[in-house]
Amino acid sequence: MISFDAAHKTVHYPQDRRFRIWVRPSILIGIAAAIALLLFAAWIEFGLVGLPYVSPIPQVYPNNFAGPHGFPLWVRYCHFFNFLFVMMLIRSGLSILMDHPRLYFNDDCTPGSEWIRFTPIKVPRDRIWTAKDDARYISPLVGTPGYRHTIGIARVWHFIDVHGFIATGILFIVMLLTTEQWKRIVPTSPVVLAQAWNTFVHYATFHLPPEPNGFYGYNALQQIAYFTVVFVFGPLAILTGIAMSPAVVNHFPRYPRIFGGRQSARSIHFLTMLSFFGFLVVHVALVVMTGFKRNMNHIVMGTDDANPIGMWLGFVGIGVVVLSWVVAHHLSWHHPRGLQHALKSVTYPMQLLTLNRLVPQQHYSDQQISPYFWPNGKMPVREDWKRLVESGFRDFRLKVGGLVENPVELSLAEITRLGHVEHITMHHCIQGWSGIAKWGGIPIKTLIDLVRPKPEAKVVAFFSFGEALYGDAYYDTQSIENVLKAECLLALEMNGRPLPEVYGAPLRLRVENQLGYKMVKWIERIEFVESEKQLGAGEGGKNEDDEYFDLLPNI
Ligand SMILES: Nc1nc2c(c(=O)[nH]1)N[C@H]1C(S)=C(S)[C@@H](COP(=O)(O)O)O[C@H]1N2
Ligand SMILES: [Mo]
Repeated sequence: MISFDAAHKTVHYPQDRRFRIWVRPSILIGIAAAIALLLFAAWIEFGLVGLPYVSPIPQVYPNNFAGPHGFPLWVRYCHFFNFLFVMMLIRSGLSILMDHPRLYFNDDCTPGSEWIRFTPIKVPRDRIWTAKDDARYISPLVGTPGYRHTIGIARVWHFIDVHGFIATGILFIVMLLTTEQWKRIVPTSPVVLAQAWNTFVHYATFHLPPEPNGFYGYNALQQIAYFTVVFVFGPLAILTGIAMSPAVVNHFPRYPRIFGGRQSARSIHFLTMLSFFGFLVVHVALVVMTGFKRNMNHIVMGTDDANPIGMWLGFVGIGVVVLSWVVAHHLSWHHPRGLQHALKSVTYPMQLLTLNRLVPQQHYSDQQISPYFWPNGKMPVREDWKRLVESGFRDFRLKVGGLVENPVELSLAEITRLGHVEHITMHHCIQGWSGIAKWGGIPIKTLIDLVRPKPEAKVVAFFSFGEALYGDAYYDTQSIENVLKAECLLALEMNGRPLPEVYGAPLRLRVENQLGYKMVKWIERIEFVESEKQLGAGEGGKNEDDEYFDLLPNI
């Protein structure tokens, strides 16, 4: 059970729960103008020449009722499961979105450069305002699990469901293409576009076009809509999702550029969700308006009659989907650890085999360094750290020990003498923001060569002077194997200067194939151990222990 002590209450139930949506005016005007233009054109055509002709029978194969008709069992199953998974993806996605309630088309995420935000707050510039401060509240009726900063569990639902969504999608497309059913939704002639426009003119001028019996075929607009949902929205959601993975983006920096960049991919991911939702609303409205009982029999029973049974079973199906939200909510609050482990049992082995093998190789230029870099985490409040700050860390000694042949205590000057490398990299926070910065320091490999871990040491733990969100010291762990990968640094510098206090002075970790929370700031000591299970609650880090984040966040 996630406890509701004072610390959790202030995070999950903040005093300020206002919800506001702000959209950049130029974007609003652009969208409104595009819609107005389409409607205007439809009305002009209607005014000048009247309603265009729309065939009362399926238009694509007007003379061929022998073609694909009816809805085989696999269509009906995929239809239901897709609904189940998409709704859960939307609900958990909204919880994830609210953890950084701003969307951008640039990778710097400078406050004010967003095109849409779901918060009334403008980022204050006169004090530190962290990404965690910026997270917003979302009602648990809307988001899974909802409230504020529940991104760990929201990701569990998102990533469990995405497996179901992809499996359903693959089954559907394979079956579609190996049966006649593809002819229903794949336009085969450009004439369909003209026919779709004619149908649109009907709707836009408040006329219902003649309704083909969907059992035998669709009208052209329907066909294009279904085609787009299956062959555009689905793949786009998956591809833009992958374009947010630090392991992928930092190994193939060109991949997210297909979508206009990493943040643009995140924006498109959101827009795809809106498109799915918009489609759902129109789809359901038309199913209800054009012969509800018969339509429900088509997709639930696979029969073409007006028996009410399909409708009632359909309601049961919708009930099951709603029930899945209630169950998900219950599990989220009462069995969060079980959920975290359930996801881990699937993704951990899979990531070891796939994403975790991608080694960071980014080459950003100085010009690409972000002018603003969101800070995150709680500044240390410990007196010894404050004294170190005052003395410019002159007396700081980094203790490196545990299962090593040669434990050491190093001053900053000694660390500097071990070597110096610089990388300009893109940082990905789990909450959604990114930023490019130049980090200077020593490769962790240099440190490992110095201390010589014993053979039984498999994991290296980084302990911070700073506190975690719900109290106690912040720490995180890495497999030794991972910190030997390229671009993994113990950083002393950011953008050519000693690490500023808020960015982790005197030392922080950089691991570019993972999410930001693995990169401990304000490092006090480093310890080599056999397993992360020996530390804290045993999940591999403070966020993993307290907030149910993943041990291996390559995505
Ligand atoms: N000690 C400590 N380190 C931390 C955190 C923290 O809360 N405490 N937050 C992490 C998270 S969630 C992120 S995204 C990065 C943020 O680094 P930045 O402040 O340089 O942007 O630091 C990570 N390191
Ligand atoms: Mo983060």
